[in-house]
Amino acid sequence: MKSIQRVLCASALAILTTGFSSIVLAQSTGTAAAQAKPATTEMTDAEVRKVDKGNKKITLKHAEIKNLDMPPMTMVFLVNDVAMLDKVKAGDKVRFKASNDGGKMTVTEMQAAK
Ligand SMILES: [Cu+2]
Repeated sequence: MKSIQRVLCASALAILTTGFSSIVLAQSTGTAAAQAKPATTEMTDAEVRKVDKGNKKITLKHAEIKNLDMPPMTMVFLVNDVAMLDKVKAGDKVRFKASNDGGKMTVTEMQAAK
């Protein structure tokens, strides 16, 4: 009789522990997603200096890029989609999003500034 109770107790504990860890996991994933969101949705103002379609590159004079912790400067970016370069030319004011792709600064999104 005693041993049956122990077994029941042990499985109840196992269920409880499993339940708790999945709740904790769900909560931490949710928090990480919520924290990542503002950084990725924020766009940075820039002026196009040069468009290099052949090399999938664009030179931008950009404002501070908060998600990359980068001060304002003029620099060359790669673009993840060369079609972005069809819509812009030197002198255009744009807004863009960039990511650090293994050390290569890459424009992931770009639109004309309003
Ligand atoms: Cu820069």
